[in-house]
Amino acid sequence: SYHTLRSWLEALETRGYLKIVKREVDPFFELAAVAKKADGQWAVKFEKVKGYSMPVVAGILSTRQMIAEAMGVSIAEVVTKFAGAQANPVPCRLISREQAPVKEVIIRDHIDIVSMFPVPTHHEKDAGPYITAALLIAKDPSTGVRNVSIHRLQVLGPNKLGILILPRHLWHIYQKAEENDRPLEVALVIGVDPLTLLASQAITPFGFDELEIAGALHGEPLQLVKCETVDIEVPAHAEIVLEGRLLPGVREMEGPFGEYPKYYGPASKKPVIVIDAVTCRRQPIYQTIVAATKEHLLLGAIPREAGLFQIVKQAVPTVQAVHLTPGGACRYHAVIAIDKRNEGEAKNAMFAAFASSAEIKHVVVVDKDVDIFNSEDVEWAIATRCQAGRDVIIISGAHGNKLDPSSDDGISDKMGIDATVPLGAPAERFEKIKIPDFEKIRLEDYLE
Ligand code: FMN
Repeated sequence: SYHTLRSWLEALETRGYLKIVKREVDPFFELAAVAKKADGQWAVKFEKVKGYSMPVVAGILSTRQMIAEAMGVSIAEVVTKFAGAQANPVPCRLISREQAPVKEVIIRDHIDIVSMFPVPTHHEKDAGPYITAALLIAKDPSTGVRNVSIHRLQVLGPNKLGILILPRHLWHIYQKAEENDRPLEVALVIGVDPLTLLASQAITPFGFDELEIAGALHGEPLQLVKCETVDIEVPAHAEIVLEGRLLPGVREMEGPFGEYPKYYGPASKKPVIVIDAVTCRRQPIYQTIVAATKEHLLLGAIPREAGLFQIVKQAVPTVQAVHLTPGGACRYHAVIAIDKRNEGEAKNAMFAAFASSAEIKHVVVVDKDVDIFNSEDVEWAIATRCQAGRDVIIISGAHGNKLDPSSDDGISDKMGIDATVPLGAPAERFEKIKIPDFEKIRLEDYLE
């Protein structure tokens, strides 16, 4: 597997998945625009960012194919491979500072984030430059267990960042520190290998170290090294580490910021991180993830699909596959294919999906002859196998996602659509038409 961002970029280039931009780009909007145009097709390395000598990469995991290659499996195996890694974590290994490339340069004084790093501004109404691809590593003050997550980070001052922390694990850990009026030590890690990046998005029970999932995906322990100014270990082969403290009792204005559902998350007072030290490789590569791109959505989708699949499987053992669709921001819309054996199982699959994550808002359940990765096929099933009065269930006033602007500050309705064929229906009524040997025909052999 690929143990560094660098070796992954080489692999992407060899496969034709990486484009190099030699022309100078402006970190204000132009870089994000080019990355967004390439999104879903190519990763991009910007060699010349206006005002900086450091290169910037974007889109390094922007297709299911790239994710499958990073994992060394086929696209169809990605979700089960991730679920397997999550079920069998591999503890990390500590290496010495001398062995760690991320310690080649250590800076403790005069830290000025935007003059040191080409932090881009992505969308029109973003409040300014944002760090978007940093793994935030922190430890639960009462157990010492590590937590890893990615957060949008607005550069508020030379060594000051504003952070959005949704009410998940990091928030819980930060609350524990804040209750005791103590800062929470953090490390922000930029430019890790693709599997560690993906593992950071795992949906785990509280008290689970995501870096151990990275180890499981690699099939060997992830190598970590101790930080300089905080009691935290970070991936030793990363490009850049910012060490700092999440301050207790401090809130400053952060936002707006263009978010994954393709809306702006509003400005409000948020917690603040102060950076005390920077360590990096000698000529580091800066990484950015442009919000609402395929890369952003897929990073969240794969671990969520893995969790969703496991939970639906408990309710309906014949589940074939699950898909969090890009049109649903890879969070709100789930499509589930089952091999229905008992009437009513489609509804049980829906209940399991709703229970698996508050973010899931609309669930469509289809039979196994529907390609759930093809939205036209899914729509066909809804169009021809569903009667709304019989097959649609609506639950009002459940907990949803605050970033869904149609929700009432996160309170949201849920809808399930059963687009499976009733078991007792005559088989020929719902038989999909087909031409014998259609799959074998190659159009090139017939057209001149
Ligand atoms: N989660 C947040 O709470 N705030 C953010 O600003 C945020 N930004 C993200 C940006 C990117 C590019 C990605 C891929 C994810 C982002 N997330 C954000 C999602 C969290 O990183 C993710 O849900 C993580 O699993 C949460 O971990 P935790 O439950 O251990 O805290």
